[in-house]
Amino acid sequence: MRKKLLLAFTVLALCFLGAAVTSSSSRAATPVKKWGRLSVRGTDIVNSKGKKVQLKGVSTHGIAWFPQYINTSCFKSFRKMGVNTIRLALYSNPADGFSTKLYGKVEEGVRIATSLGMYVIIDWHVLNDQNPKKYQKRALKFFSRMAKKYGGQKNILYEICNEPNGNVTWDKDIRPYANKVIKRIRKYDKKNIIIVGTPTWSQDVDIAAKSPLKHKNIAYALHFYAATHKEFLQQKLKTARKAGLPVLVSEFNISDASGNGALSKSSGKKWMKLLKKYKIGYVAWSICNKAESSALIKSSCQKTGNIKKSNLSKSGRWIAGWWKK
Ligand code: IDC
Repeated sequence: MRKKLLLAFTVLALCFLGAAVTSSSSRAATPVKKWGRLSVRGTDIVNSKGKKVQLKGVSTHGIAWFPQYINTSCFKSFRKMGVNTIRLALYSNPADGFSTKLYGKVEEGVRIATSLGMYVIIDWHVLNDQNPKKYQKRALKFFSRMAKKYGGQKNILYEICNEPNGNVTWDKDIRPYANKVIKRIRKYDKKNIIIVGTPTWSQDVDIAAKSPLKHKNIAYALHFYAATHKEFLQQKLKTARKAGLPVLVSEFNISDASGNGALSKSSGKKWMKLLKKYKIGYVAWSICNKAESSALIKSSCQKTGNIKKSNLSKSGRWIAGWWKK
C-alpha cells in the first residue's frame, strides 16, 4: 500500500514538473508568434498589426563553405541572444561554390528557422558574378521552387540579388531582373517581403529611390561594412528615406569591406543609432569561425552549436550587444 502511494505520488510530481517545463518554454513566444507576417508600409517594415518592427539577424557565410552551422542548436543559440532572423546565403556563382545540390541545404535552414519561430531570408548571393542577369534563368527556377514550397508560410523573406556590382545599372539590369523574379515569386507567394539589391554592392539606394519598383511588399538592400563605409553611405540612406524608399540592411559588419581588417566601433555606433532612429532592421555577416574579422564566432571555437556570447569574436560580441536593446 505504502509503495503504491509513493509510486502514485512520484507519478503526480513528475507530471507537475513536466507541465511546468513545457509551459515555461512555450511561454516565451517566438519572434514569429509575436509579430506574425511582416509587410512593407511606406518606408517601414511592420508586423501583422501594422506596428513598426526592427529585424535583427545573422547571416550564414556561403553555405557551400560553412554548412555545418545550419543546425537547430546553432540557430537557437542566436535566438537566445536576441536574434529573430536567419539569412541563408547561397552564392549564385559556381566559382563561389554554387551548386543546385545546395538547394537542400537552404531548405534545411528554412525548416530549422521555421521550427524555431524565426524569420528566414533566402538569399541569392550574387557577388563575383556581378550582374544578376547572368544567372537569371537559374534564379527564376530557384525562386519558383522556394516560393512554391514556402509561399504559405509567414516567416519567409526573399533576397533576390545580394550585391550587384561592376558595370551594372539599376535601370538596365537590376530593375528588369527584379521585375521578372518578383513576378515569378508572386505566382506562388502573394505577400511575403522581397528584398532587392541595389547597384555598387547594394549601396546605391538613392538611385533605386529614383525609380522604385511598382510591386507591393518590396524592400531595398543597403549593405555596409562600418570600417569602410561611413558618412558617404549614410547620406545615401538618408536621401533614399526622404524619397520614401523602404530600406533593409540585409548585410553588415563593423569590419572593412573585405570582411577583414580592423573593426570600427565608432562608425558602427553611428550606424546603429541611425538604424534605430529609422527602425531599420539589420543582419550581421557571418556565422562562421573563419580567420577574418567579420566572422561572428572566434576562430579558436570549434563548436557549431550551443554558441555562447563567450564564443563570439570581437565583432560578434560587439554586434550581439545591440540585439537585446
Ligand atoms: C566574403 C567572405 C569571405 C569570402 C568572400 C568570397 O567574408 O570569407 O572569401 O566573401 O567572395 C560582401 C559580400 C560577402 C562578402 C563580404 C566580405 O556580400 O559575400 O563575404 N562582403 O567581403 N559585401 C561586402 C562585403
